[in-house]
Amino acid sequence: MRMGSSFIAAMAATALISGAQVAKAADIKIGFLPGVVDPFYQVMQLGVEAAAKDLGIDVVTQIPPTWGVEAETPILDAMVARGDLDYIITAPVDKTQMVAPLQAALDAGIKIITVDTFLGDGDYVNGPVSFPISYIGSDNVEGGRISARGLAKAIGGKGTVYINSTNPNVSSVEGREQGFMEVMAKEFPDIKVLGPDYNLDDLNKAQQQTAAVIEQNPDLVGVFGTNVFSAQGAGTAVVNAGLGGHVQVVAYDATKDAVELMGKGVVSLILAQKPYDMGYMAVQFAAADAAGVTSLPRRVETGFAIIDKDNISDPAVARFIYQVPGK
Ligand code: T6T
Repeated sequence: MRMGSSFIAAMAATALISGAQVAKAADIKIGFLPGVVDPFYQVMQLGVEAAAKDLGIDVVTQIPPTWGVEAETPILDAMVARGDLDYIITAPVDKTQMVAPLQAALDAGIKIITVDTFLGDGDYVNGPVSFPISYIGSDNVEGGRISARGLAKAIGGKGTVYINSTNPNVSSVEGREQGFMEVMAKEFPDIKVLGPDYNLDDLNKAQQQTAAVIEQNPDLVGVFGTNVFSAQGAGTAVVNAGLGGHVQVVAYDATKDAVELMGKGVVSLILAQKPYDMGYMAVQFAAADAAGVTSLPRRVETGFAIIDKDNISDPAVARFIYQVPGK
């Protein structure tokens, strides 16, 4: 595959790489295997495709229809079996169970970059899993802390709140739950936290679980939805119960639905991640690695935009709402 000429010029200008290494980078082919079909990963795919176009690299994308090891592993195995991929950029759907299948990909000669979720404890220098080139994604523990402080503020620092999440052992949502609970325990002694319940990344399940918690806990004043479907399901349950504005929702992920629920006064805070950046940079990292770059950071935190009703119309903030053309 051909590399973009400006990229080659920039790399060559650093005098870090030889002509032979540039030729190697020009030949790479990347597999992109995100976690599931959702607006977050659709935006990430836009970033992957933009970088691939800019650098003249071929990318093969396959997206599991549902979240889980049983859905992601066979797709990964098929990507390995193709025999033509040099790198796989992936969001492992379980921090332990995806280690062996991804190690098998590495053993077959494919280098791994993880985006959004990590393997092991995410410390690829000193941690138990160190074979991926890098983790590029959010600091989800910090995102959970920000969510906790936002929800505490929205409910006046007291009452019962509930966490609706996707699955255990997923680095992203696990970090969010951890950061959220840590702040509530340390900073807000008058807030009681229920959950997490796990919806297996199923919107209907998230809605049903939240409806049941609302029913059983008349003192509920807040919900933390830890991802797209958790927040959307929770928000819908709050609306259906006629409690919009009374039960405050904090939504991780900046979807159009979350924005609509903010307009209705149901969602008080939205945490936008930067999936486009994750995808774009992961492709750049693959190209740089192929070109002989040896000092790529093993962890890159892409940051957040924290959206509330006061800043949502600011274009500098609104640009982080997940926009998928045609959707
Ligand atoms: O929140 C994102 C992602 O960060 C998480 O790992 C899984 O769920 C999403 O894709 C949103 O649905």
